[in-house]
Amino acid sequence: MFKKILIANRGEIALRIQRACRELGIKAVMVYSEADRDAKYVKLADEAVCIGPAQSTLSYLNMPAIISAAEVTDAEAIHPGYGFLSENADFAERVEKSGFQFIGPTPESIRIMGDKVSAKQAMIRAGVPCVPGSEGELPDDPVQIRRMAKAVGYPVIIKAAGGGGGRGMRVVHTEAALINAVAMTKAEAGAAFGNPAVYMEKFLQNPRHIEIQILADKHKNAVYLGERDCSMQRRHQKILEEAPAPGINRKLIDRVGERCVTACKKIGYRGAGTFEFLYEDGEFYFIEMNTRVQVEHPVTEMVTGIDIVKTQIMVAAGEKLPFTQRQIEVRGHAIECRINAEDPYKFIPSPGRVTMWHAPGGPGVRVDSHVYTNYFVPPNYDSMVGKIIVHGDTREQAMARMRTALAETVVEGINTNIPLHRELLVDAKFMDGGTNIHYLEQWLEQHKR
Ligand code: MV4
Repeated sequence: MFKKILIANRGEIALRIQRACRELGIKAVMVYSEADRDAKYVKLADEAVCIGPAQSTLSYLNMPAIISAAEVTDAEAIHPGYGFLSENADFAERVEKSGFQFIGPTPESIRIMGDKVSAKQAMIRAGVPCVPGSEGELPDDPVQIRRMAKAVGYPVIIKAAGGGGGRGMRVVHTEAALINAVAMTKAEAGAAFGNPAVYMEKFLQNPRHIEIQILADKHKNAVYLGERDCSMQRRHQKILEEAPAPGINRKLIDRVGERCVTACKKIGYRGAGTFEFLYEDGEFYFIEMNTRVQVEHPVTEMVTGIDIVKTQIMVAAGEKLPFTQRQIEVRGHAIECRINAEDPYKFIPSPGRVTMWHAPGGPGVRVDSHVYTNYFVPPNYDSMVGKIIVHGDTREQAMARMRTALAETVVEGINTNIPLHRELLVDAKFMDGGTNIHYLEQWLEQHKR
């Protein structure tokens, strides 16, 4: 096992990774920007290295600074967390070329999944169900493009191979709009991602966003840890996630999960990963794979009892997965509310001094946050300041526990989205379960103030 790991991230996930290191008896090196200098999780680390000014391009995205920090502290491995450099194949490659273990998949795996066309082709080959569409990059010939769209059926969606997470896509409803939409998406993709390649899919009108968590080691073992329902989102920002997904047939999920595991083995995937699906009319359709630990990983940890971050570290060190698929059970129900420093209805960021922070507690309640009374939320990064996660025997008990947890939580000095979460937890449609990806935006439209 490693003796020392460098954590190349900030905020709640930096603290989460540090906690996993402690449990494994590994020393934790934190890198930090000038804006994060005084944070408690930085002081809590065994060692800390300043890697640059507040601006993330000069600090948390600064590859040479991070690799130098690993060199001067004699760290053996680098955990990238989520966001920042976590899905940058060039970073993973430079980390490994410098003699460190990247805690994540191989640069090659990251590259395949980063290109959504090659990701989809890999999944089709592995038998993972995908959205019907072009099965590859769109050709230049407008006649062929029109023929494809007609076969798929309108509406279609044109997506950039270099996009993902909602960037670089365009819905097309009629043949008249098709060729221009393809040209526009290609031009934008070329400028934004340096890759003008686009592909076509059938546009699903009212899907849910369901994702499957997997873990794989370097010895061709892979397992799936069930699914998460991440449909509650606004502008591609998830705000509440839960596991299991309400009302979806367990046997169907098991079949899809097994396909994901097969795909992992086929491509030599290692580490933690998430297969993102759209779910509509009882069918799963793969859209993208994330090659990192995700914000919402705790809901899976709560229902399976498996520590995903610890396992990431263990498999990066070459250990075998310490469990088999048969030993993995989904027990009860978990919900996560992301706490953002923002106006709850206008979504304007609200950085600044937290004059009072009181976290909830009690049975089945977990809080992942680096915030404390008097912490200053810097204006330079994502507005998420923490997560409240609850577990219960049933979805009803989990919701009741979340209502209590949200009622106990006190955050003063900044605005947060806690009032929005409190309303959602008593919303009849949310309580029924199974709302789709458009629900929150429609709800906000109807509850305008
Ligand atoms: C889609 C889709 C409908 N049909 N693909 C948005 C983010 C990116 N991961 C893929 N996205 C979508 N792809 C087809 N063929 C609808 C979306 C989508 C969406 C997906 C997941 C979660 C929230 C979303 C919000 C708007 C659109």
